[in-house]
Amino acid sequence: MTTERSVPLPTARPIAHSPALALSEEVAEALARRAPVVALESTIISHGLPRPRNLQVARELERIVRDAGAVPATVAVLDGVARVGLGKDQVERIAEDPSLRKLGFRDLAPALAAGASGATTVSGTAFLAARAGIRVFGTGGLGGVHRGWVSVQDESADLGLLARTRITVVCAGVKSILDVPATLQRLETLGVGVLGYGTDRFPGFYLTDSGEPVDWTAGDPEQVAAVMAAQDALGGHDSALIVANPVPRELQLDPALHDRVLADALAAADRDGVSGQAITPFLLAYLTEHTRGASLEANLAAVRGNVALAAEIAVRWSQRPS
Ligand code: PSU
Ligand code: MN
Repeated sequence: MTTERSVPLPTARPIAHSPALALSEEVAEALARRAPVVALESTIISHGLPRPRNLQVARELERIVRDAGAVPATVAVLDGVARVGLGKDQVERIAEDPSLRKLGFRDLAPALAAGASGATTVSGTAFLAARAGIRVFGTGGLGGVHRGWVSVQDESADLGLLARTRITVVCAGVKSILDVPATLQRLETLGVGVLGYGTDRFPGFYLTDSGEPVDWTAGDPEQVAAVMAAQDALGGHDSALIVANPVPRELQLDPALHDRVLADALAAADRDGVSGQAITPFLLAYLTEHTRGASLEANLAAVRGNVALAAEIAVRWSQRPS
């Protein structure tokens, strides 16, 4: 398995000799008949959730999509092939193989050329899903602007990619480990639309409300589909639509516990010098451990709700008149 950090690009296996983007038969067939399809990311499975729970979750998310009458398309790069729609064994590999890399958009080409394997983040997934012709994507939280941006300039590539990709992303906002107001500001600057789903507050991922407002609210999947149709009718610059879907209040993390453990987690990351791609998985694992699993339950409730809503939107979108 090719998992080295710096890999000489092999000349023996030029990309042109293998299909760069492979759709599963089920996904290709669904797209061909304009049936609803929902893209799912794999980083949340491989790097965002503890084993072995992550495999159960990967399967559960696919089931939620199916139960809503849509086809799940989990996205990953396996042995140098970008895959949209995974088989049962491939989903298991995403959950179980600890050597999988984390692939953002910019990592896709080197990973393909090297024959490498990795899980795709929101930016990697949104790019590949849109290339495959998928319009709706359900996930947990977006990457965003990290706290301390002034000194390290750590801003997730998710934001820039969503500024130039026509896809609807259902998420529970961004994790509070990030700088939420700065992330919303960047989305505004980049021209990415944000709809609160049933709320005029931006959700706080583990919390129902981040404390920040949003300018637009959608009340049902029909209204989201109407905004998507208007994006297309306007044409011009392609950008994403973020549907910010709050975790139900009765399933949120206790706000006092949240604030206390988050402060400790940020201090621990600082002390241990964790930065770059490693910071998000580090903070997530810290929160899970120090809330004794409560943050994980809130996280899962948010993801489940988002994937179910994404499926409803995809179903509604597939019914639009052509
Ligand atoms: N938020 C979560 N769980 C995750 C991530 C974000 O609740 O697993 C992952 C997503 O894949 C997201 C990525 O795209 O982290 C952002 O990483 P970075 O900050 O390195 O761009
Ligand atoms: Mn980053």
